[in-house]
Amino acid sequence: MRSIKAQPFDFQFDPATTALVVIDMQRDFVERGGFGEALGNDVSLVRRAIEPCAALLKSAREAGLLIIHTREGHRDDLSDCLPAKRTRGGKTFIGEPGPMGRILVRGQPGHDIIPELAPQPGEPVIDKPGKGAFYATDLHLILQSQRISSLIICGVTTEVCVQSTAREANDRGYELVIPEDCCASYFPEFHQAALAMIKAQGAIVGWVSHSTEVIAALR
Ligand code: C5J
Repeated sequence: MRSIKAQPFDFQFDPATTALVVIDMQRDFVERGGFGEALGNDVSLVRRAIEPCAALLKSAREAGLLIIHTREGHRDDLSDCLPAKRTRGGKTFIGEPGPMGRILVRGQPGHDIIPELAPQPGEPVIDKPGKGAFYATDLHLILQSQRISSLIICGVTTEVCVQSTAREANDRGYELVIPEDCCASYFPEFHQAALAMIKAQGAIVGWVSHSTEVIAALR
């Protein structure tokens, strides 16, 4: 077993049964002209996670961890986009044309994972229609078939898809740690609050650490 310096206390893991899950590091969320910006957000606030994620990804690959990437998006005909998601505040962005193609639609340029964190051959990419990466996907099946019991979760946004995925993972029995600099939000106060909720009450959902601590434990 290895140990990561984390809060509320050190996180124990075995690299052989640990996966790195990179949530939704897509152009639609971290580049200008995508879904994030259409909703009125400043994408520079989430771009700060790119460099630490790239360093963590490199280290996890070198350590031989299973690497999983997720992408949020929908079928071309939006038949998998529930009305409760599609229309928000009287406006509809999902499926509408934008500078990077139709927003949050699979196969469009905006749906791509950013080049800095591009998946390598053999790394599963999970296409998810919801916020949590377990909802309506085969993520749990893939993790179970690889005997994975611990997750390192990073990506965007902290309080939406990262937090939803962490809660889903915890309910399914996974131990998880989130390196705080490897996730980000358009609302820095939500980032802080989400991480505080996750690690509260003796790690009620999971642990919070930093990329430098995770990388040190992977060496
Ligand atoms: C959002 C996500 N924020 N990946 N998606 O709608 O966090």
